[in-house]
Amino acid sequence: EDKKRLSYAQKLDVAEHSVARRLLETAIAKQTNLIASADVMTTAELLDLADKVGPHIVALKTHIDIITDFDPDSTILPLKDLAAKHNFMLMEDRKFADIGNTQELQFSYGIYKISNWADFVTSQVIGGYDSLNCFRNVGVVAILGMSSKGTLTDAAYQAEALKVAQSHPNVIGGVSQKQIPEELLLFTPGVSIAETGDGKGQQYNTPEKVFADLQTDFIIVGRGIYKADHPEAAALNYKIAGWNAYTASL
Ligand code: 5FU
Repeated sequence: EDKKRLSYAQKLDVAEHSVARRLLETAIAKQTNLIASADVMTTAELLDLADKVGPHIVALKTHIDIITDFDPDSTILPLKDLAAKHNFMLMEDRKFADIGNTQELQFSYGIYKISNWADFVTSQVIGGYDSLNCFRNVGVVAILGMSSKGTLTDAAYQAEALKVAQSHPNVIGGVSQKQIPEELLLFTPGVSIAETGDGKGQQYNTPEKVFADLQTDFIIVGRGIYKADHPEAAALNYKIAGWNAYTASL
């Protein structure tokens, strides 16, 4: 029998970070644990996807450096409007992996100015505890383990990465394919209902499996939604599958 997990309401009772609290509040209000990954190449596709899937997601995950026609006014301003309209948060999957000073520059400068708009970001913790200090105005989701075949994030690495994540006040959770302590929110990519891999190293699990086995908090779905014939219907499908899998794990 599967071990019981804390509900979102129970996690909200103890969560301190404002970003963690808003994620949990949004999950409860919209009855969704789905994060759609918008790995599209144009602003028009990004905004179209955000408007379609917005009602069904707790957050939209971006790789903003994939957008070929990025412009702060025409990409970010309407994206923020859509986030407000549909009540979802913005997660930039930047996977910072450098010294603190460089990460600080990458976070706030260059053309993307991530600190101006992202609610939370992903970061490797390979640069050590102090490298995460620059993210004080957002939440950090620490990369503990990756979903791809042959990843170097072995058990020893993950144990050390987890220590950094657990001790740093800017960290709200982790990306992992393993269960992590319940005081951190768990974000799990590599989720698909239909596929087991992509031929490029990605490995997929079903929503049922990641809730039953990992007690994850949020599922991250990219191609299963944005490549679907009807992204809105696909998002609704994943929303329902994720929510049912969550309630079954309680
Ligand atoms: F940290 C990770 C990881 O371990 N696996 C991932 O797949 C992040 N990802 C991201 O989730 C990846 O960069 C994509 O943006 C997304 C998964 O997309 P897919 O199309 O559902 O495979």
